[in-house]
Amino acid sequence: MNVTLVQGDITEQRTDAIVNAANSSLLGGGGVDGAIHRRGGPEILAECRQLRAGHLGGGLPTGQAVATTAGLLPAHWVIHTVGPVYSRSQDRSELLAACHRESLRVADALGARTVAFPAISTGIYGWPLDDAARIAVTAVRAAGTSVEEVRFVLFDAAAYEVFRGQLSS
Ligand code: AR6
Repeated sequence: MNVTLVQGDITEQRTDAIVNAANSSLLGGGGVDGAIHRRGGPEILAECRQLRAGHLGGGLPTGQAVATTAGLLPAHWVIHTVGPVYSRSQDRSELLAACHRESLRVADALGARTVAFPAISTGIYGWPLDDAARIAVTAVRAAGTSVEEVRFVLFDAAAYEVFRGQLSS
């Protein structure tokens, strides 16, 4: 598997799937989640509501992943995952790694070959970028997956540099 990096907006990626840094409600929010629903249109939220009305009645647990249409976005699917909120007193790294692993498992089930990830948990959820980059890169490298390209899409130059440092280590 190739791990690649771009600086940019995840909603513009022409990958088979893009990953959403969602919350358990699956009903939208700010950051990446807000951008995906805004640009992808109401079809995504409609599928999320169906999931909540069905087997995800209690919401999507942290560390798990589920797919919907990508609506009007160039990707075919959005894989929604819920990152952990950063905690100084508790090590939640395994949950952040699980987001990456589970998203790739869902991608495999869909037959997706290219998947774009944002820097999950590093915005509203407060995870320090360098630590999140280390966990994310380690988790995707260790995943047994048929996905051929994992592309990390970093919003700004600083985040891009941090991920670049991790990839070359
Ligand atoms: N494309 C790529 N990266 C982006 C984009 C974009 N369009 N927009 C922001 N980022 P966040 P979290 C970067 O807050 O920390 C939502 O309300 C951003 O700079 O989107 O996992 C959800 O509903 C940061 O580095 O996700 C949840 O409640 C990274 O993406 C909560 O936020 C992740 O920031 C999830 O928080």
